[in-house]
Amino acid sequence: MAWNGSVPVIYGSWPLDVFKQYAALTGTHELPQLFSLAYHQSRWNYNDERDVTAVSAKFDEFNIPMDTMWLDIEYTDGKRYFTWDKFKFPQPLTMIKNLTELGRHLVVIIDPHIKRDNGYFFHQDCTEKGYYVKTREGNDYEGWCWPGSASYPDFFNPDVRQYYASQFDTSRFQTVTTDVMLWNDMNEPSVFNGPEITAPKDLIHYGNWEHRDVHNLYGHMHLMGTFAGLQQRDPNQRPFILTRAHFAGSQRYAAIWTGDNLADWTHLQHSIKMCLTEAVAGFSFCGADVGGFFGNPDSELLERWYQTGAFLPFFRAHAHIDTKRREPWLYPERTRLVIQNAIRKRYSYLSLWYTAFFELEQTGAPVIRPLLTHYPFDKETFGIDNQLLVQDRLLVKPVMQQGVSKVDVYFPAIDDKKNGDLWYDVETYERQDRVGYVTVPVTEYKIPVWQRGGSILAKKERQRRASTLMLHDPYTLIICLDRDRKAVGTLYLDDEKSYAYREGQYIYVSYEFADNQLTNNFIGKPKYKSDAWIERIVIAGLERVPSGAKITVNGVQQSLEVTRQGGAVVVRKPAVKMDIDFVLTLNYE
Ligand code: MIG
Repeated sequence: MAWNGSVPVIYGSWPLDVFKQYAALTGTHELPQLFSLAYHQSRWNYNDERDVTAVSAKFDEFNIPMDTMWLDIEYTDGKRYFTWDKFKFPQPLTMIKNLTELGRHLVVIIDPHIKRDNGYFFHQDCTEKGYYVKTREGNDYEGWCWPGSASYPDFFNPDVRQYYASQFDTSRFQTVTTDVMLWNDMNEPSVFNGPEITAPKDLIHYGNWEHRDVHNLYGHMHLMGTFAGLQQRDPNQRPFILTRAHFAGSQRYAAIWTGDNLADWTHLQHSIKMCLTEAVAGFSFCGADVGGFFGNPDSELLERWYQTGAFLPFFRAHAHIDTKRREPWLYPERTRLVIQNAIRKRYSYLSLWYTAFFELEQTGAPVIRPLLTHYPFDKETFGIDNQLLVQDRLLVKPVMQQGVSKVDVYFPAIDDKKNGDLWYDVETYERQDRVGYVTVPVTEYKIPVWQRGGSILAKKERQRRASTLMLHDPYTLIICLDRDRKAVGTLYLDDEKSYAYREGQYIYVSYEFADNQLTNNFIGKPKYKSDAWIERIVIAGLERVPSGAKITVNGVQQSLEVTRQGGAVVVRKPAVKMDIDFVLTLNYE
């Protein structure tokens, strides 16, 4: 069937409607495990078990949160996937168990190029069963890639996908646990000696399709196999997969990164542009190699890259095998502290990212958004690709230029009369009420981020080594008021790992502040049992500082202390559990 030249157009009265309709067509991410939204530490390669354990320990020594260590292709026995190099990794299960005990995860790479080695089970099986992509003459196609001579499983064949998926079962892949997650690279597919470094167009796939017709779907079919494999391996754990190749709809299976970037300032700037483009095209779970893949970032570039990565959905440092080691403690102390600060900020906002991903799965609304999403009456926003919104709650303008002590930030208009929202600096709560470009000073620690007046979000402010240890930690609600001194916002929480949320095991709550009163409304019955509670409520934008507050829970009233913090007030220790109805009122006496 040939394309008749028509182009489908999606209508909607508002940009968000269009994005949601596109998501309705192509699907959304599943809610990811929370740890996958935290910080990932990767490089090509962590050399051996000792290296992995030592890097993990250094993060603890320097009090830098880190959730996931990554292993690139060198962990394998000669690039034979589903095997380990027995010299460098003699006891992978012990190494993995040690990470798990620290609350950390491991991700390993599995690529689709299969080593043509008669002693390799995967190659034997694919050869015997006829599972490889064929040449037009009907032979198994042989290309050249990391393992040397390689062939490529035909993932378009459901039997091939099922064969591949079954390899992830820990009864077969015995050297990993069900907590080890996956990275799929080179799945364009990448063929070193192929035309345009990929597969020849005349190869034949399952169903007699020529490669030229299905090339862009090869990575997608690979992901379907990996996803099925992880779900079959542990049906009650949400898979995490990172992929390089993707197609419309691949967001149902994986996160993506922007591929091999360079350690230079223009590539840092590209990370936001590329991820915003992906986000409006259905792919919110996107990030770029922090630090740049090729080359060696200097201190300042690395610092600014961490600060930018901390406000993109997928947050992973990664580096080419020929680059200098660049773990944060290998840089001067100041750099290490700036990086620590950026990662800690990320961790403090994990509940917002998690809520945003839940809402993405529910509604299709992208997690990060270009300004035009919510400010379509302001034409200036159409060209802005160096700022982003996290949902409609945060406005982020990371410093992405060398040697600057100030940045110009655009505060958009909500209508064609140059009215704007109020914005609050998330560190000082200083209020910004202008529309247009505003020059703001920055220090080396500063990540310019504002919370929108009219929004409420939840943070977790206790520092831990990994996000998995924060599950029961208390929340801080941050309420930023609009000009009518009102605000609303949601919070979603669950076990952060399993599919129990599909059976309603979650707490989803909407907070509303109006007339000096905060109330909560549960969306659905709160079924998940959480030990977490609200430890603090920060309110920015009040006209006067209240003398105190009272909270009413189950008809019982209690007085609370109110203090000042920068431009905001803090209600201390409401101490109410997450699944309990309450009313909190500010007093002015
Ligand atoms: O030819 O696995 O984009 O992240 O470190 C390079 C080695 C193959 C490309 C990926 C990169 C990864 C590297 N891979």
